[in-house]
Amino acid sequence: LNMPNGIAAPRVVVVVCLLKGKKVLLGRRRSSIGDSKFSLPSGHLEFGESFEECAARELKEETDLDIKNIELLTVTNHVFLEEAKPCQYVAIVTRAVLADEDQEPQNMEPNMCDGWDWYEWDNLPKPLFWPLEKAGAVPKVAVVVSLLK
Ligand code: GPP
Repeated sequence: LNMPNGIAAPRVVVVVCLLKGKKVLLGRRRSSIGDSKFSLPSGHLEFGESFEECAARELKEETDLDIKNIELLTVTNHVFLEEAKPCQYVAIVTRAVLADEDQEPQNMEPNMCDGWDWYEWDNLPKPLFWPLEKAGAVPKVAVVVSLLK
């Protein structure tokens, strides 16, 4: 993925707003980018995957949850110029709900996340990972949540 000038090509991540009533699943990141910030589950799109397949796979890998009704919300673009290795992510933001309402998230990758929990829509934890704050994903999810009420 290295381009001639040594800058990595933009990468595609699929982000999942997993909704449970008026709550959304967030975890505190353990990563060089956005360390200790709260964010939605996300992961890199693998070769041959649909966005929905990627969303379901990432949720399973990171939380052991099974999801359904996966729908595209929006697409956002994030350029990280201040990082040691400048990078760019195109985020495919999806929404989904639990396949089984009684399932609780497990922290399957504790080196990448401090743990997953449900947060009330109007009382989100701080600090949020800035792409989530900035990208407009939050207001869009709010709209979707209100539509589901
Ligand atoms: C990093 O994904 C995700 C982003 C930079 C964009 C997130 C966008 C939102 C609207 C929340 P990652 O943590 O899955 O990838 P990496 O392992 O490369 O940090």
